[in-house]
Amino acid sequence: MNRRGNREEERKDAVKKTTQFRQMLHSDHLEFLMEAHDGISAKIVEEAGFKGIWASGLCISAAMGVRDNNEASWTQVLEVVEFMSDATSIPIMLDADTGYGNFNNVRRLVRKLEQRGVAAMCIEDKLFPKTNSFIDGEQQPLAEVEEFVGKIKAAKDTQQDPDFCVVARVEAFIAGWGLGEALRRAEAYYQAGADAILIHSKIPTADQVLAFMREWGDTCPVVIVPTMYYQTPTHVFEEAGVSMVIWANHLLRAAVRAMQDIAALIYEQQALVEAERHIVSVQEIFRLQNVAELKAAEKRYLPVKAGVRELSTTL
Ligand code: SPV
Ligand code: MG
Repeated sequence: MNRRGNREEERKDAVKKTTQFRQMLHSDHLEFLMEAHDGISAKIVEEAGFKGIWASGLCISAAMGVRDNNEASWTQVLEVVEFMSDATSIPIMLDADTGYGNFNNVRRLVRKLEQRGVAAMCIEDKLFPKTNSFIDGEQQPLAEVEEFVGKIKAAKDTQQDPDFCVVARVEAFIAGWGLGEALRRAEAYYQAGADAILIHSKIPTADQVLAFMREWGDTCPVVIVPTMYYQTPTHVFEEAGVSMVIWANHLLRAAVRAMQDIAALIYEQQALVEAERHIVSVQEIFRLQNVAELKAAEKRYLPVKAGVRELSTTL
């Protein structure tokens, strides 16, 4: 690693992940979270230069081969996010769906996330079990405002680290409501202690989100997910005063395309020669796993056994 890289590492080590995330929310320019769904994708996000990670419910469940309907239990999700946290030094915001139950489940979740070094969670005002926002959104009932406010308060009262962030996700537009309902909910969630509002939209333009921003101003930081309005230039979000953009599912979608292509190629050719040109080397996997660290540790901690050749990887 070069000297600049070393300084970056030291800075990240010095500042808690929760504080890094809070600083991103309040920075004077647009910040970005990139989706990851397991340890290796989280590491790839960090190496690409991103300052934070979105632990996507859609992508974590898809990677498990199940639907985004709370089919994976909350402890299974927790286990994945723990691997992601261990593999990285940048903050993670967990997409915690509806909080996996009522206020009491949210309290327990916050305790477990803090223990695992997760910097923030986002909870959405729908009902358990949730359905992905892009599937029949208008059929999806929203939570009662008072009930969701209780969850936010419970989360804020539970957190031990003052920099742990709770982002409240407003699904009013998704469920077919208008700007008035979106603002009413956002205001109630902000008053309850939410550190930021995620305003979600599924239309192919940024119109709903921009209308929200015009009314909301700088009341508190706003997070958006432009999956469906991806054609909007990013500077439009910055000019509207958005704090954070989530690129919500693009590593999983890229991985699925790559896996489909390579599986088909190898199936067809019954040989590896052509496929090898399109995939990373086994050495690259070893590097991402940090095999070098284990080899160094073995030298330090394992007794030298006479007659045993050292296991060799060319790293
Ligand atoms: C996710 O990534 O799981 C999200 C974002 O919640 S969305 O799929 O747009 O609902
Ligand atoms: Mg989700």
